[in-house]
Amino acid sequence: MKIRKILIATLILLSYSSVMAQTSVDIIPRPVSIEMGSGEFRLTDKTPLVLDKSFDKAKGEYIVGLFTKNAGVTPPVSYSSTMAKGGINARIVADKSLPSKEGYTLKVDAGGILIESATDRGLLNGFKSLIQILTANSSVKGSVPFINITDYPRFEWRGTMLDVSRQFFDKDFVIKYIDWLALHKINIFHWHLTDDNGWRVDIREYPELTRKGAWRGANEVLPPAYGSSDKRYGGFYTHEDIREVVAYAAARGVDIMPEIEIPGHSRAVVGSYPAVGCENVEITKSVQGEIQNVWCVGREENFEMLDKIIGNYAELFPFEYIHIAGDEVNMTPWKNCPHCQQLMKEQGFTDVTQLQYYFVRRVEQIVNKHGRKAGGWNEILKGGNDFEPSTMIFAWQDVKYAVDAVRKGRPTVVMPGQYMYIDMAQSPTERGHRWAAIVTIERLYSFDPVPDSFKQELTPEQMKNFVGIQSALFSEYLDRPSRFVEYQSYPRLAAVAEMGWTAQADRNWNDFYTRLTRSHLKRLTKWGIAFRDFPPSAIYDKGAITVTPPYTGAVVRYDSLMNEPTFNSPIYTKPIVTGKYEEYRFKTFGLEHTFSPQAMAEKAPIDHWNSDLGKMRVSRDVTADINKDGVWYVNFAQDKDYDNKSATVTTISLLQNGNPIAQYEDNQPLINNPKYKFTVENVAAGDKFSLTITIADPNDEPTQGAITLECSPYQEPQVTVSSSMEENTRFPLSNLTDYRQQTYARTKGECKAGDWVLYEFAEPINSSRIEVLTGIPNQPEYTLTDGYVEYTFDGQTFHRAAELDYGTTFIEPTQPIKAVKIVVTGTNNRPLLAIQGLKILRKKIGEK
Ligand code: TNX
Repeated sequence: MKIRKILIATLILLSYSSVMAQTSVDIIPRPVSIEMGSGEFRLTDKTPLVLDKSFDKAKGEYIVGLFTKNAGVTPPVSYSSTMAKGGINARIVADKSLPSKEGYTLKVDAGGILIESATDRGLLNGFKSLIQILTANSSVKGSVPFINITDYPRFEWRGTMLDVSRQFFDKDFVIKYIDWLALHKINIFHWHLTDDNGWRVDIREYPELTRKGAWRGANEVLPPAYGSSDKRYGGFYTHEDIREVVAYAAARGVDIMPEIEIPGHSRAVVGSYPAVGCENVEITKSVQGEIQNVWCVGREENFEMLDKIIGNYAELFPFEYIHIAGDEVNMTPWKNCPHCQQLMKEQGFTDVTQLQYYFVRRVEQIVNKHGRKAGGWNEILKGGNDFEPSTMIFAWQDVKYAVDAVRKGRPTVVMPGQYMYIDMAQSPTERGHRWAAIVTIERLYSFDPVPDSFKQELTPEQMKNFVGIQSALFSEYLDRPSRFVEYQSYPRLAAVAEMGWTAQADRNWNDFYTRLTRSHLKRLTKWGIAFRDFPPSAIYDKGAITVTPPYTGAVVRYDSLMNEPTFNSPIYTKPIVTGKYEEYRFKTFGLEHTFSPQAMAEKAPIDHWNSDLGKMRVSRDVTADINKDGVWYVNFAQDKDYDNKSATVTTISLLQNGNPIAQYEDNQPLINNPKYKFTVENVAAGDKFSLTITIADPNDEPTQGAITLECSPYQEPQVTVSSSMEENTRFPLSNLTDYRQQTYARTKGECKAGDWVLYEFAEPINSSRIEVLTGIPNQPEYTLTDGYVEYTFDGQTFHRAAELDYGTTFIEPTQPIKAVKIVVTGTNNRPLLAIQGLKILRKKIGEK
């Protein structure tokens, strides 16, 4: 008997191996432990699915649907406490001893599939993993490899936020969005339902909130904003919609935490019910430039209104938390409002931040009265910490606010914008916010929300206050291009999911990237997500561009005329021999509607400097590099591991047949990666070019780096810029003369019909295409929404070209032109206008 047992134990040991197991099933988020067996279990339409007798039917339906959609089989489902032999069995095991109630075990062997957990939620998680196994790259349709998984999350709170105010996303989209979160085991959907630019929930007692406050447009109480035009734009959810979404989410194991943005960010409320705002106050602006967007604290009726609103919330949302915001409040109105001042006197307040604290405290009490707990952004701790023990802090401005909150005994969600805000741009040239950082997926993934080092400064009791993590997607810039909300969300939310679920010690970027690109991007495609793919890299060296796809199997397409590659562009298969590397653009394309941002070919360095080797002078023949007229740049890039701050470029000159084209002696620090411009003209066959550089390192600190010689695809002719509008002296119009991508100009105030900006060239310029851009580069803020462009050949007669389309347009002149003018035809509803330098293609009129 004993011997038999040992034998069986050995056999089990032999049939499972844990070596590199995760890699083949590629589950995201990565489970705690996976052992692979040898063999497979086959699923058919006849394989019985037996769910625990107590299992929720709506969740059961969801699971059947998962099989149908992902595995192409629809197992017959029943609810029973008797397991089916050779079937898929899911059992609730009350005393399943795993560290989390959401944990589960999943075992596949010749006898079938067995999932166990203490809860419905845990079983759902098991099925979500099983579905990923069935859709791994290596999977064969309908067959499940023998496997043994034990799994549970690192954090109980794994959330993400979506702002439906700045852009409205309808019920059907929200439902899809939640479905995708569920597949990643993200269990909280934080619904940012109200903000300055739209109120999105029907409130029974206050119909104007949605009759007026849900709409923007020329004739609405809310002005156009964030890409919406004079046309009526907006929408809201009825109670029925919300109940449907809540039930849908619950069946997938996702809770919904609704947010009401108060007392700031409330332009939509004040627009609908003006009495809510403060009385007799001068117009002042919030951080986002919004006026009249603050609740009056001294008006008692406001708390009655909040009681009703929160009553509606509590009725609609069963989740234990309601988020009451409290961020970025413009407190200036409170200083001059008679009601607020009266209240301050009564309460003995000396500072308006005490009003903020008073307001939040009162709303917290209202939330509690309705049987819910309150959450707020980290600013709510500014005035004090006398909240109910359950009141939760969402630390968004920096990790230090999370540490502060847990120290004060608050349950805390870690979500610093610098890592967790997926409204941030994903690279320097992509659309998106950048106030916190450029948030690449790798940067996001690298973040450890609760590092072990915290244990040194915090007590075990305080450490328990870290309930989890969230990411956030504010929607200011999601109005375009189409499906940008998905592009911003995935695959970054896959990284968020793993951060929330997987222990830090088991997280590794390379391993994640492998699972993601080998299997998970295909799953995202299957689920219908228009995610952002990874761009290729391209190097130009010795007359040819060589492209490296971002991962095995990625399809890269290219365009040779500076256009964005499309699904119809040629596929890259071998190095491209060309003299015009700077005109090529590359993109990765997925199976359906997915693509990466575009990449350009980088030129291989012409040389390096290296202080260790004493190489601080470069003198070389660059005849082979300079093959044509144009603007050439010499770029310096100090290697990343070097932080020498005092080394500089002392002299640099480029010679054409021995004559200097230009010479610089300006001691620019190498740490700033300086660029030097040389305008090369009249290149003739047989011309010789040479480049001489000297570098100084006065403090003798190590420095090394690469020097490249790049050709610009644009002309950069001498230009003067003037305007009818006063300039902001920190962003002067003269910024537009240097043709640098990132320098731009701002007006001091608002623009109005009849205003203009004029670019005049010293000499007529011959270009086949000129791009005119307004707004902050890559960030569609302060763009000109109503206007057009004119240009002139003779400096006298202006010809009208296209209207600006959300801030940009282009002209394709038929003769050399002397000037370009932007003409404003209406307000952009923003406090100012931003204008960028022209992009003038090097290509001449008629040139191919
Ligand atoms: C800050 S995050 C805000 C939002 C903006 C967001 C843009 C927070 C509590 N407030 O109102 O939309 O930045 O990233």
